[in-house]
Amino acid sequence: MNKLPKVLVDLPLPSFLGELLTPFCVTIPWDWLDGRSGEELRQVEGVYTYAHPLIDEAFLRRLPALKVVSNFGVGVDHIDLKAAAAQHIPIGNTPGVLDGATADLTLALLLACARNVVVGDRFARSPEFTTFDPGRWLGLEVFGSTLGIVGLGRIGKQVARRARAFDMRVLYHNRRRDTRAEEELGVECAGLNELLEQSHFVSLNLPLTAETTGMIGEAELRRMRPDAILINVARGPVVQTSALVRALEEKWIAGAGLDVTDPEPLPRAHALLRLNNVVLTPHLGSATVRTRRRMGEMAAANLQAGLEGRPLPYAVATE
Ligand code: 8YV
Repeated sequence: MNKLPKVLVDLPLPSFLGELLTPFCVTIPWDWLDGRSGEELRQVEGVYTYAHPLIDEAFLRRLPALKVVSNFGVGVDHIDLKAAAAQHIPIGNTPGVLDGATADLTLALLLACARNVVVGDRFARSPEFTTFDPGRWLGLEVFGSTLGIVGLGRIGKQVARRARAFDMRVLYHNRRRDTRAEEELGVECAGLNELLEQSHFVSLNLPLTAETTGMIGEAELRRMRPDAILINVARGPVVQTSALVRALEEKWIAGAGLDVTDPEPLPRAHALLRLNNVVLTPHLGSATVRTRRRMGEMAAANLQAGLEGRPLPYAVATE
């Protein structure tokens, strides 16, 4: 009887993901690695991740029989792609399938911040709500306002589509100008400073790279309008957290909607958790039943292909 290959997995692995793996591999928990060395480590042929554990050169070197790293998710900022390429280990991810869901959540946060959905909900449940006051909880108008999208990739374009349906003017800042998107989506190319200065809403929809780490700091936040809202559904470290806290406390900007933070999760006593002008969600960008299911299928297909020595159907370019 053929022995199934062993795959290291993040824990707790939700059952809907685990079920997709059991036909072709045996999963072992991450802490199985603790204290192991030498030949024992040869047992690990695959790695499956969803919670962004660091996969660096040293980690990859510890596993001499490793054939594949399959990431449940599109962002691979936690994986050293150069080191993987040097060791000929293919990396798989789940691109495309989560663009719509992530763009939906971007708009959900934008609307929630603009229209006081979360603070309004708290108030509506509280004993204070005894009479309607037409001067209370007045928000920002979304339609007709300007949205600045930083990163007009697949997710950014889906955000632009939705924003245009809300009659928003859409500026974008990207490494490369995208004239096709300008024609198709009616978006306008802008320098980062111009976008920050003009936008009522700034949405970060870009990957975390060396270039984008800390991209939004004090100087950028001070450039934003005092009535502006920052939305981050990308990665926490794109924004310098201490600068963001000051910007929100000292009202350089009006508010923020954050699906991701740095650190993530935030320590329970963190300043961001005390602020009323912040709406937080716990990394829900792709969190719909259908999208997460499809991501699971793609990640399982990548894992199986790698274990069997076939090209990954959804491989990250590592060279
Ligand atoms: C995932 C994400 O839910 O795809 C990504 O990069 O951030 C999310 O959609 C996450 O990676 C799963 O851990």
